[in-house]
Amino acid sequence: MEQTFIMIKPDGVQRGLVGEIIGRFEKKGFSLKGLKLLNVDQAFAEKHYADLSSKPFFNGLVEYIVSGPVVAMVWEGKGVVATGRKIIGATNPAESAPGTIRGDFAIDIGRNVIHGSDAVESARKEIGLWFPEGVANWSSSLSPWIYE
Ligand code: 3AN
Repeated sequence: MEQTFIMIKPDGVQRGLVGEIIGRFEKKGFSLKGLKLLNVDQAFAEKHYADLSSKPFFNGLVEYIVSGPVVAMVWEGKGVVATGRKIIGATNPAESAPGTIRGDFAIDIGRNVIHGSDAVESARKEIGLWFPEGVANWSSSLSPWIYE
């Protein structure tokens, strides 16, 4: 079953949006497989955002991610990478639709509350980086009510 990496960024944690965000993924029917609250250091943040290292906003982005604890999660379900991105909304909150997490809770692109893997392959890499210890092994008994 497909998995994605979701991170609630420091602004989402500080603003008390953790429960709201987890609730949206849970109510959709996805399964929580990994969850931790942690502070990351600069080297780790730079590794996570390595693909963006040439961008002008890279230093500010790293500074923001290390500025407070983040919630790292692994969610599982059919199409969870693409659907997770829809639940999150467009990168720039000015363009993210109401009803999405960024559309409902963010204004600035540099404080956009949440990260979600953009492809199955990047999800695999990010889960390996953030959860080297592995994730929980369980399957929801609700599956027959969620999948036909
Ligand atoms: P997404 O998080 O939607 O996949 P990416 O991968 O293009 O978007 O960007 C990663 C993160 O970099 C974004 N979540 C956002 O916090 C930050 N970011 C992207 N573009 C900008 C920008 N123009 N100015 C400031 N921060 C940006």
